[in-house]
Amino acid sequence: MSGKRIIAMSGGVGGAKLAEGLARNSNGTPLTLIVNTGDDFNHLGLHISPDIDTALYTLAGLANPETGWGRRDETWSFMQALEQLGGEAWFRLGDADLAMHVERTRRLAAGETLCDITADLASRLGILAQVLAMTDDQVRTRVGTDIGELDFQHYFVREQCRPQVSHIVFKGATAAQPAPQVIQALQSGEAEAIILCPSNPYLSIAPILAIPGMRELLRSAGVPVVAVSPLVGGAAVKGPTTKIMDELGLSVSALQIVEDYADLIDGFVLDSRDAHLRDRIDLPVAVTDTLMRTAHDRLRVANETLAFASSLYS
Ligand code: FO1
Repeated sequence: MSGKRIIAMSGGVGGAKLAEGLARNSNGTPLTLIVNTGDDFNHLGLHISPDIDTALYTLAGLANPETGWGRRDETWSFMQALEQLGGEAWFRLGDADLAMHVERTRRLAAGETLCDITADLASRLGILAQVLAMTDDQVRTRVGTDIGELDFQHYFVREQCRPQVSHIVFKGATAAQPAPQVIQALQSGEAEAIILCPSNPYLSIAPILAIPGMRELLRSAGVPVVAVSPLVGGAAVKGPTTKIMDELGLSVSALQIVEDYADLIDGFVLDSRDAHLRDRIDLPVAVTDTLMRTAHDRLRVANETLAFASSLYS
């Protein structure tokens, strides 16, 4: 392919894993990663951007290997002291991770954009990929549940995804614009493929696509758009994807995800444990083991996804 850049969209832990493999792709093609910021929230007076931080830490090799979020080799003195003082300790902030939130909050207050801050932090962490916030505007995922409409982190962490979900809204999305750097990347003509990483389509990719103009930007890039299934054997590798699909009345299957991505994607990467669904998908499908347990898995799935995308060039 003649392109000079891979563009990917991601949110959460699963997506970040593939992004890390894409960043190391064997063709050496540079990566631009567009990250969900709908999970952001203000907590303890800090602006926290979990999906950006999961992407940064994962790309920098700093992520906690057990949880996928936060940093490896963390210490927890701040949390212990906060708890002693009666502060809110349900959202675990390690001492080194805390520096990220303090510095991001300071720079936002100084008037910098989320995208500019993220780009600078990425380079300070030695990350070569371009990491972009989906927007510099405020978009907040709120989850309608049987105990009321909750901020995302309250649903996901404080309530541990237990409430029954009735609807999901992306507050502020209609008034938001794609970040200028996102528009530039998608209109640059440099892209050779666009990859929707195996993130939760309804919680992590949907907020990005909900921004007016984002779908058109993907389509007008004129390159194959490939989604990688977040389901393995009809189940989520991590997180509430299938629980939410069930509670939203969706069929809990990769077929539903293909349908929901329908007019946006040119191909779908299906996990080998779901290979029996292949003939019911009227799109080009690549079947492979999408489980990414090791760094080699991440690279393998990334290379296979890119090879599949390049096979879709008309
Ligand atoms: N997830 C949890 O389940 N429990 C936590 O205490 C927690 C803290 C946390 C701190 C920083 C950060 O960047 C992410 C954190 N996450 C935590 C994960 C986060 O809630 C999710 O990764 C995303 O918002 C959804 O993908």
